[in-house]
Amino acid sequence: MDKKREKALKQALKIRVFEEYLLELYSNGELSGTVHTCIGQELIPSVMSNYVGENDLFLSNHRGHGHYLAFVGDEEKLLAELLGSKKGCSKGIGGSQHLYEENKFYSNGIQGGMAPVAAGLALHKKHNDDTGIVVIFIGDGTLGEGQLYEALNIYALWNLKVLVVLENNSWSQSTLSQSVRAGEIEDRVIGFGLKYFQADTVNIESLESTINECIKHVRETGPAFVEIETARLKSHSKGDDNRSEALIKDLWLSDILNKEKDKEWYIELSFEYKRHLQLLREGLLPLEYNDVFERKSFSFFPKIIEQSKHRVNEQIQLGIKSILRSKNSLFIGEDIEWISKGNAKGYGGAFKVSGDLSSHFPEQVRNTPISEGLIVGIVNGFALLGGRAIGEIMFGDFMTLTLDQILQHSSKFMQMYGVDIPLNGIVRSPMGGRRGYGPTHSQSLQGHFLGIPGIDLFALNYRLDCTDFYERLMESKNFSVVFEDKIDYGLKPMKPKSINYEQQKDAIVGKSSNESSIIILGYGGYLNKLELLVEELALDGMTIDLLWFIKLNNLDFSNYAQYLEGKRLIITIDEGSSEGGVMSSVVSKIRLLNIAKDSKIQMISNNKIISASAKIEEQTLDFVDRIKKLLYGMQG
Ligand SMILES: Cc1ncc(C[n+]2csc(CCOP(=O)(O)OP(=O)(O)O)c2C)c(N)n1
Repeated sequence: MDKKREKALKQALKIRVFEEYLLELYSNGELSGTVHTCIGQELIPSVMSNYVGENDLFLSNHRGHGHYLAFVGDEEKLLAELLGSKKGCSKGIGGSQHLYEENKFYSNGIQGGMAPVAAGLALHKKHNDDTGIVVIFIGDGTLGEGQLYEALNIYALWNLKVLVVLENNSWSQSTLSQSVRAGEIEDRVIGFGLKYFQADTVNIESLESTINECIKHVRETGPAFVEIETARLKSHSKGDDNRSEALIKDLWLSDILNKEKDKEWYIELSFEYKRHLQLLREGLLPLEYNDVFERKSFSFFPKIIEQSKHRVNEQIQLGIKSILRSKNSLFIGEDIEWISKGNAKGYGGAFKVSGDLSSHFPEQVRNTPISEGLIVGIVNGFALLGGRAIGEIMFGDFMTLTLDQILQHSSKFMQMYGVDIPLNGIVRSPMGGRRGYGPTHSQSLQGHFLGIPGIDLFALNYRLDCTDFYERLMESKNFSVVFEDKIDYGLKPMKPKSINYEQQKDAIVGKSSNESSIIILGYGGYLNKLELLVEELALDGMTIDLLWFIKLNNLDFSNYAQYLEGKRLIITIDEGSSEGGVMSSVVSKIRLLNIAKDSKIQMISNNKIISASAKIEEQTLDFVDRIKKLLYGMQG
């Protein structure tokens, strides 16, 4: 037998023995959770392992043991991972669906979510002249996920070295995939401009030649998609199979490995490898466990700006420019290029933050399609390999479309692989109203992003040196979401008359020269209006302090108690919702920590939608009037 084929068959058998052993452990109660075996599909990664190279990188899904064994090849680390041991490839934290090998192998149980990440990884490789390709495995059920198509488009458009391997076993959990899919798979792929290949796991010769060809195509020409018809011989997960016995029997009969099962090589290797696995397991006992580590939040004393010749959007642009000076950085978003293809005049972002940056850094500043999930996925992939990536989401309202990438990918990469992976990604987006954009373009959704582990949330305001802010963020190893405020972009800070600002950790504090018994807490773009109010009230002899947060999560209140203790009244301002919002979280912390026990707290927030009518919008967000009523009401 041809040496390559022999190697592939042996690899495939090892995967089968490994997974049968897992099922055995599972049925003995020695393994918990979920186990999706690839029994019947092992030949795909096994044959492929003969054609891939050192620098190639693999993305896998819920059914990834075979991929890991074929491309990483460390059965002890995989077994340990499944047993929850700290010796596992993800330190026992990620388990079956979340396997990791630095710069080589990343799996995630969210169907389709890794497709945009593949684009970021491939782009990073391209920028760094790395000849490796990115191989991403998906199942046929995953053809239903929208993120996949956002990604296919960009693989083709940017000519990224990505190979999509569709392991088509016809079934998506309990559903026959065809019954929920319109049209032909090939048409979809060709429609995006990717080269389409087809093979199956019954005909090994054509499988070998097709895999060889498609990998060659990706290396030499561009992205490709290979559909491999295959069969899942066991249940979807541990024991959930609703297919007929007759169908399963037929599938076993045409399985190549199964046809070899009475041969000497098969019997010998099965026996030896099983014994090897048993010994590995014994060596791992008694199991030692890790705890999920907590990622340290990035904190700093933000620089205050009293006066500037630059508007806020220009300051941000200068900060991004500093980041782009490193070649290993990227800035992507919708409509951010200056003179994009087909245009004669400059554009530079809906709020002119990017300006003409694309003229200075043409390789690093790129327009994307309207694909917010993709934008963050690319940021994730680029950052995973050590790059610094910034994604602009045109309006904060569209951040809803990024939630899967931020919550299931950015946040999880940093913790579920059990390693403190730096992820230098920044997603920036403007929130807030008062520009007449109406219900879907004016919301303040910052609070919806609270409670995502590991990431840092920031909110800018016009008193911050926004250039310095982004430069400082380069020191962070965490994934950051930065909310800007569209009302701030056009402002140039002017020296405040009666407010003296001081830096605090993750916040700024505004004080007047006289003692005050009132403090207003908030974040973001309302500060400008509030300053005007504070100065107006100062003329009336009423002094008010301000505590304005720059970071919105993981705040350390031991820094702020000094400003709150002894105050008669604490007012919080939130343009977002009073329920589950940023300031309701702040208030709950103040109360939980028993800070300023005797102070009255009044929350001002907005639970209504924002109208497109300037008049109604102003009424909805008229916090100044509400604050005045509160203050004068109390005085009276
Ligand atoms: C976004 C998302 N939706 C649903 C699921 C639950 N789920 C896990 S596997 C699976 C079926 C996937 O089918 P397919 O892509 O064909 O892969 P296969 O299981 O056949 O290998 C489903 C629905 C998930 N993990 N992620």
